[in-house]
Amino acid sequence: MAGPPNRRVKVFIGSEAWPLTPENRPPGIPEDHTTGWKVYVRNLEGGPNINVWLKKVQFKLFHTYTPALRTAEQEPFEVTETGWGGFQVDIRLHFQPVTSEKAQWRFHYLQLEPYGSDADKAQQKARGRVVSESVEILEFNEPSEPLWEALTSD
Ligand code: SLL
Repeated sequence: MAGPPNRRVKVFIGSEAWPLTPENRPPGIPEDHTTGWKVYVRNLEGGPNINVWLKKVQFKLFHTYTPALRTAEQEPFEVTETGWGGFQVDIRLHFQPVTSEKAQWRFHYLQLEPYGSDADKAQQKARGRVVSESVEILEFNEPSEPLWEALTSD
């Protein structure tokens, strides 16, 4: 007999960037860093609780960052840093044992500069925030009954 169907969960993978000013500049960072940023994996509103299925996220940054590999083992699954330029962040999602799923890779381009139409750019500048997000769909194959329950409970 067929088990439960595959179950998909959705997350936001994204980044936020803001200009560094004398007021918000963290002490001790390199002089050429112009921008603060954050890269994250977040639950979509209304989805199952992310902690049910996500165990750990590893973010691989540009190789000049020390260390270049950052790990978040609980919410918020994110890294906050400073820099001067965008680059591709490799993101490895490690799932809870209940999922029996192997880790999966995603990537996110760290967008530091305002982008889009002139109106979009003006709005991002006015807000002092550049946000770039995508919705990623993760599929769990043949979920066990306990996982199925956990993923569909809310
Ligand atoms: C590229 N886009 O792909 C460029 C790389 C790297 C940005 C940009 C500072 C790093 C640090 C920083 O912002 N690097 O201070 O370690 O070649």
